[in-house]
Amino acid sequence: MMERLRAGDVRALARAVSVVEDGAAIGAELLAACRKFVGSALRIGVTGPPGAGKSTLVDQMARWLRAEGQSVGVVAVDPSSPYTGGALLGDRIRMQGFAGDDGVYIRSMASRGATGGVSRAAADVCAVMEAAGRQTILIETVGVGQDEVDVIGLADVTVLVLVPGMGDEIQSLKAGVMEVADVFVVNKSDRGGAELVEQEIVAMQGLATERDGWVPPVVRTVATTGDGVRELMEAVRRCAAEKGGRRVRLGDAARPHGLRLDHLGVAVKSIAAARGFYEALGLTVSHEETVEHEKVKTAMLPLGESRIELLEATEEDSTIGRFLVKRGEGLHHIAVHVDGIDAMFARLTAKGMRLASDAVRVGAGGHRYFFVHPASTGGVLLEIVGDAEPEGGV
Ligand SMILES: Nc1nc2c(ncn2[C@@H]2O[C@H](COP(=O)(O)OP(=O)(O)O)[C@@H](O)[C@H]2O)c(=O)[nH]1
Ligand SMILES: [Mg+2]
Repeated sequence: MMERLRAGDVRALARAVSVVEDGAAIGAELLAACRKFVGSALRIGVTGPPGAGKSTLVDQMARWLRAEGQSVGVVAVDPSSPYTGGALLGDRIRMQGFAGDDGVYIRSMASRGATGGVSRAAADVCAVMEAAGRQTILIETVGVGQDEVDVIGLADVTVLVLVPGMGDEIQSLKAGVMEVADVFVVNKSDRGGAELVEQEIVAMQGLATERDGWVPPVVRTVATTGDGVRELMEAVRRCAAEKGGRRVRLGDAARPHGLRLDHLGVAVKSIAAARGFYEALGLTVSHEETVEHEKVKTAMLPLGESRIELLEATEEDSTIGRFLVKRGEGLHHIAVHVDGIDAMFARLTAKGMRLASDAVRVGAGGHRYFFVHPASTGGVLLEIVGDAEPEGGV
């Protein structure tokens, strides 16, 4: 099924969504495979009060994306949503637009009663759609209950749809909905009063704190005709680009030189005895290896993006053997990954740090490493790990 899903087979997509929603073991397995593709699509959340024109707008956005040649997924978390699985909206002429077009796949779900919560169910459907290669996912949700507000969290960019004459209603929207809007839409702007809502939004923005430099723009639309949809899509993409760029910049700041925790090395008397706890915790040994020249047996337990490495001495006269005699079982070293390990070796040497290796060495799997002495790190042996040596040498 995964193969057919990846190939973009729309019947496999419909089947996969049903299997995942069923919640059986096979569904969980499929979902786990699908989750690897999360992040490949742009997810646009469309929220607002009932009757604001969200479904009509989503229909137009899907149409616009289709004209661009994109494949689209629609998740409608709204029981009153007029989507009916492939064809939508009352107007028969427009319905024909999607009927028979596999490029728009629509899934409606009730806004209550899903096991594990509505946002969880919506998240699962989004994951399957992404695995199926949908390039943009439109998520329609009513911004009223907490469940629905949670659904907004699934979107990369959130569009809040308001209409003229809302005045007091804007105030009564679920607290938090105004704050999550990345783009405001004043829909039904063919009616009078669009300026007034726009003024209210701008006034409210004046009170809100600016979020990371992005000031949510206000776009006027007439969803029934498609007026303003291009401006809306452009605003959404600007926001996505801005947010994406910010994520990268934040990532860079948090990870100079690609630094991340690679693993924690724990010295134990017996891996067989020690692994029980970690397995009870829910971790799994992914790899066991004996490194002859280090006289050590290792077991790796993946944990998030890093790992716990259990270390058992094969001989007492070894690094781990001596550590166990002197200190007993416990944390032996922290390993930090770095991009550009030679530059880091030179840098730490130049700064007068005490290194416990005289050069960058090549270890298991071709990975390059060196150790920093506890005297320089606050008492813990620190391993610096680089990437495997590129084939054919540096
Ligand atoms: N006049 C006008 N009516 C609209 C517009 N957008 C939607 N509608 C109508 O408003 C009603 C509710 O639309 P719908 O998309 O179902 O709203 P939702 O509940 O937010 O999904 C429908 O009768 C639409 O035809 C618009 O821009 N102008
Ligand atoms: Mg709707």
